[in-house]
Amino acid sequence: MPALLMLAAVLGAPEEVYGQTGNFCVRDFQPGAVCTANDVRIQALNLVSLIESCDAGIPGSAVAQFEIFVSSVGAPDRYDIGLFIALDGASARDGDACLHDYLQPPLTTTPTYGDKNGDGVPDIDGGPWLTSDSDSCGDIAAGTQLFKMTPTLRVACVDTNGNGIVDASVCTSWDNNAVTDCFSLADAFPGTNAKCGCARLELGIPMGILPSPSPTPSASPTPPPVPALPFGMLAGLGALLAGAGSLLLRRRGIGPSSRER
Ligand SMILES: [Ca+2]
Ligand SMILES: [Ca+2]
Ligand SMILES: [Ca+2]
Repeated sequence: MPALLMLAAVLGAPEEVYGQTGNFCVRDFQPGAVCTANDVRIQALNLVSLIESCDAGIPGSAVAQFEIFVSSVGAPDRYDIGLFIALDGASARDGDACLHDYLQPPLTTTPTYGDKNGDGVPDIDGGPWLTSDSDSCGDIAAGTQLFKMTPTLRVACVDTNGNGIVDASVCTSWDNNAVTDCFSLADAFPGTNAKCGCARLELGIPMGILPSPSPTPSASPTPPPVPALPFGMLAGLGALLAGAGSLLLRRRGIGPSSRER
């Protein structure tokens, strides 16, 4: 089943895409993981393409592809980076449905750095990733960034902060030293309970509760205000009738008395 999920996740995606989806969240690898460090962070999940909105297809989920923006600014060199994105709206640390990815080969000791996001911090866009500990899992140099595409993912339309935009839990993991060998994706998880960090990020996907189209002013002008004096008019009418009645009574009063005279 994981193989099928992985195949589904990878189908139709660009060549640099990797990762497995399923019960591969942080604590599935390191049960005591705390993940309050932030040496390596997923700073953003940039929406690349929205294939199925929250409204379309399977209710309550969307299909999209993202670019993972990772930063190690402020941290020393970190090794064997693991990336986790929760797919069910729950926690990427504790949950049971995650994309688990790493910096896969080909790796190089001399990566090409650019500055894709123009912030003055060198970054690697799509690989080849850095290797600085001579194993098969990519590393990240101190004070750098990287951009990595996800496979096409189905994510739950969950909005925990109520701003109308889908958000998701993400985690990163790393090793602090170059000693531990990492041979594959299966080895890219927190080296200890402390070597991971998590956050919740907006995915840029509207929750999809579409408002009914508002009418244009010319097509449907706002109705004229209801007269503010219906009661006053009634009162006036009442006063008029009362006046007429009293006049009638007076005349009646005058009438008989004149007849009596
Ligand atoms: Ca940059
Ligand atoms: Ca490595
Ligand atoms: Ca949100």
